[in-house]
Amino acid sequence: VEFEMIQILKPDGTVKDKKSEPKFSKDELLKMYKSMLLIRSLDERGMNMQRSGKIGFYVPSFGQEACQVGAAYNLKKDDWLFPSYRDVGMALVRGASLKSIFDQCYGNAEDLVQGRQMPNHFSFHECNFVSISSPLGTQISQAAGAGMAAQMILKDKNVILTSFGDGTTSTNDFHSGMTFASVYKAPVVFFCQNNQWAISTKVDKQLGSKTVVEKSGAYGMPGVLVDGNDVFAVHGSIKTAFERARKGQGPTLIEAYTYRMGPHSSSDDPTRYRDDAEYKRWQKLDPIERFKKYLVSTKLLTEKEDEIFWKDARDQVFEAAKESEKVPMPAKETLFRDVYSKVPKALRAQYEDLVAEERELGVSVDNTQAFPL
Ligand SMILES: Cc1ncc(C[n+]2csc(CCOP(=O)(O)OP(=O)(O)O)c2C)c(N)n1
Ligand SMILES: [Mg+2]
Repeated sequence: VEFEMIQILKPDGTVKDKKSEPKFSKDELLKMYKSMLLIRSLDERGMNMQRSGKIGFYVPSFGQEACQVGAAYNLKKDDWLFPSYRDVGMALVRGASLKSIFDQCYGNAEDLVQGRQMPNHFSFHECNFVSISSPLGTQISQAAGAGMAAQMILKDKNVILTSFGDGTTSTNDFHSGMTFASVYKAPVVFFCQNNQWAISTKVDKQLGSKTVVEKSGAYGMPGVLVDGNDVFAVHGSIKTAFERARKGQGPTLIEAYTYRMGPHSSSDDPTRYRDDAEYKRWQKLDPIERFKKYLVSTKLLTEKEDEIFWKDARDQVFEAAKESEKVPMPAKETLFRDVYSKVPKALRAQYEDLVAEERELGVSVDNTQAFPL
């Protein structure tokens, strides 16, 4: 089967076919647009903070903001998200605070995971945003399992969204997750952000097939190919897949065709392996620019307002980063917390050694930070 790519907004910001134009209110549209600006601003600052040595590591999603916003706007409060490391934008859309994002990057005392995870490996309990893990694809089989639980045991009508890259479709977890979700008609939406690269491996070295989406048929589920730089197309395709899932009709595979405009992470230099001309071609397809052109041409946004929105996004990010920087590192005692409900003797002895040592060094020990004594 040949898949036609769904596009609603053309690169010049005009609507391809009036009939497919979504019916959002002005408020909703501007909220979506501002979310995209916030994600871009967060990434700019995150990268700068890494470059200036404030934080150790950062993963930006430059160019993939339409995927982040279009997808996450469909999630209801109790739906679940099993993300990849490039999806913190979806957490922002779901209400995670900028400060909690920076706290995690610093691994400071207010970090929700207490500095025990790699930087950029966020989890937000309040947003049903399941912990990011580095081994590629683990989120896919976890999502299938959560979907099976929702379908077979909980019967709660919640949908599970899992997001991953083109390279991740080469993992065993992609195969097992797709298989189990399909066989059990689990309410899972598999969202592949095909950004053309897996670090320095181009997508044509990743797939034997022409597209990712054509694999859907072999697993017995519908597949949708969508322009990933078009926030309307991403939103609409995920909306339809969610409706199917909620009705008990099972999973869908969505391939969003997009581009990683930035480096893989702050540890990567893409100029070593990719063509500047390719980047320049995609720069013209920037999802934020496209959405802006739409909003300006439909008179929902002026250049002046746009400037204000950018400044506001950058200010919010700056303020949150500044607040986070002030927070001290977690006390060493916290190492012992949240591990055992009944603390084993050997661990208690280690804790007491640490406390004795800290006291000798004149460090004040906060027992409330440790397990109950
Ligand atoms: C199982 C596994 N294999 C290899 C890696 C190393 N690795 C980290 S990110 C990455 C590229 C993944 O590319 P893709 O799935 O396209 O996602 P993107 O980074 O483009 O968003 C690789 C190979 C890993 N983390 N886990
Ligand atoms: Mg990729």
